[in-house]
Amino acid sequence: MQLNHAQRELTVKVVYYGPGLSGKTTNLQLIHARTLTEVRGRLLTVETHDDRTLFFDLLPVFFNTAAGFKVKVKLFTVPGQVIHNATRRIVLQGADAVAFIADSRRSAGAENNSYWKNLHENMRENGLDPAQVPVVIQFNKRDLPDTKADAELEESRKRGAEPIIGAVAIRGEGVLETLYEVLRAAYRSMEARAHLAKNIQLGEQEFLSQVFANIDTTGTQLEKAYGRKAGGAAR
Ligand SMILES: Nc1nc2c(ncn2[C@@H]2O[C@H](COP(=O)(O)OP(=O)(O)OP(=O)(O)O)[C@@H](O)[C@H]2O)c(=O)[nH]1
Ligand SMILES: [Mg+2]
Repeated sequence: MQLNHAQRELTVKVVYYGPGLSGKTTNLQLIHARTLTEVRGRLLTVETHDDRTLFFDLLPVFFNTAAGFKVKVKLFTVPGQVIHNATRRIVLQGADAVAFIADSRRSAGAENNSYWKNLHENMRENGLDPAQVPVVIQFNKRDLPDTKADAELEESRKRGAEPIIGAVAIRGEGVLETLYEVLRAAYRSMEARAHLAKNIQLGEQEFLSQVFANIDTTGTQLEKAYGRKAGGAAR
């Protein structure tokens, strides 16, 4: 988080982390496609010829608060390939919250665990206290065979402290729900550190609705709260 009172600007950083090919870039592409052009920058991707993230992807989303602060939400992905650990660590610097994108297949369990450890190692290397940086977990690729059953996700939900969201990112399922959870977690973490409600009159509800009013939530669990009325403007 960067809070610049002189320029009345708040910058929020969210990082999508996880093993190679788990679907981090796909999440950002879907968010980009669903966000109104007026409030987003272009999706910056730096990829190899075979579509693997080389450095990071970045999608910025902007809005102005009722109290006149400019808010910039920066969504980053890390490169999942093992060799790019140094880049992962750099991209993770200063993260306000992390979306950990896991592959739901049973065969991916060991890799998920190893990247979960790697996330915590890199947080510590960056001087981030893992207990202070909220993480939400997305179990992606639930369309593929041999994935963890819903009951198993439910078990993990009961055991762990992190929110868990099932997803099929290529179909857009669970992507905005994950974004919602990670932004809410980021807000709460910033609120605890910087008292945004008191200091810049930005409450959690306004933060979330400024973002989601500008995203097409049709067909998602967020539609009821943030969906657009037929033919009408974003609420
Ligand atoms: N079947 C299926 N494939 C998916 C899903 N989400 C993503 N993919 C595919 O998985 C492959 C990898 O997706 P990416 O989003 O590029 O993965 P990544 O995590 O960014 O990978 P790195 O950049 O190498 O770390 C692509 O071919 C996607 O189309 C999903 O929900 N189901
Ligand atoms: Mg990628």
